[in-house]
Amino acid sequence: MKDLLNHRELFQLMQILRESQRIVVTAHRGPDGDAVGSSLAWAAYLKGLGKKVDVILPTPFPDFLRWMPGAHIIRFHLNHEAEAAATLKEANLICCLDFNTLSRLQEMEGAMKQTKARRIIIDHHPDPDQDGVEMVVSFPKMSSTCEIVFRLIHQLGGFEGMTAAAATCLYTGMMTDTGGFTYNSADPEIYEIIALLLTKGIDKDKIYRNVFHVFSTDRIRLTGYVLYEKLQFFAKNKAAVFTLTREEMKRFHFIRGDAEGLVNMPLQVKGMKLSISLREDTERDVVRVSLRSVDDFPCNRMAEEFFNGGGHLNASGGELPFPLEEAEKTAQRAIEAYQHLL
Ligand SMILES: [Mn+2]
Repeated sequence: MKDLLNHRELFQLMQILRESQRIVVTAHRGPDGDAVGSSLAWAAYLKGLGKKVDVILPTPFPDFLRWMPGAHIIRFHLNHEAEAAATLKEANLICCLDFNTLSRLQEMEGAMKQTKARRIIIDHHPDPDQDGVEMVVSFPKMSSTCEIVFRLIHQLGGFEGMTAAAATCLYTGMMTDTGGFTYNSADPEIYEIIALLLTKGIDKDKIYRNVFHVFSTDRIRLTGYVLYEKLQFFAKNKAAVFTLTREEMKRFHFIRGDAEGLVNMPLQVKGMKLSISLREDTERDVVRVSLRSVDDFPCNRMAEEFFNGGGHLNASGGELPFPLEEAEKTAQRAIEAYQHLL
């Protein structure tokens, strides 16, 4: 396996870790499998070095990640603001995983800015904001932050000490960020990493079921409802849009995480290149936008230009501060503007 860091970078990271005793590991708001998995595995590695480590995430993770080994150690800034702020203040080092700009912490951004701790970024989103950051470990071509964390631990000599629990977390993030290794996962070394993780005794089939086969009856009916009643096709069936209102979510007893993966389903239509989901937020008056694409269609450019967001080439998100009907029109305008790329 190729080395992730050059000698200078490796030395710099080792020095930062050596000089830090109290470390906070954090990831983006609305944490996904990659955010949770990379945070837990990196925290486990740091604990193995004898550090005092806290994992603090801005908001809770969806229920389908609750089984992840070690997830109980995670604390959330939401509802425990003072405690989280105090822990952040005491830290000498904050490791920011799976996000490229502090604004992705939203409510926690303020507390973060008040700390004097050194900060490093370990991430695979493009164009990290380097402002005030001591070291940036950024590899936008990599499948997941979990892949980067594995490579870091490996290069730092921590593979031998890696537990099955940490290996499970890393596999989970690599799997969820690549849709079960169906996209963004063509680098042969990914499978070398998986081979190494398997030697730790992880149960990859069970991990898959734990993540993907845990629908409630309401959730599978919601899928049917969206596909049958709500899905609209555009641009000669090369783009699809669906909306989800609070009312509809209530009808299907929507719980956090239930929208996960829905936006991928329209891409199963032959020739489909772009899928857009528009969903009313359950707490704030905004429409949450998710975009997925195949091949080289740039979701992230569309998300930046039309949806106040960004992300990866094939998977991006954003949000719109106006009603769903308006958001729908915005999506249609976006599709029209990008018709030449569909
Ligand atoms: Mn990620």
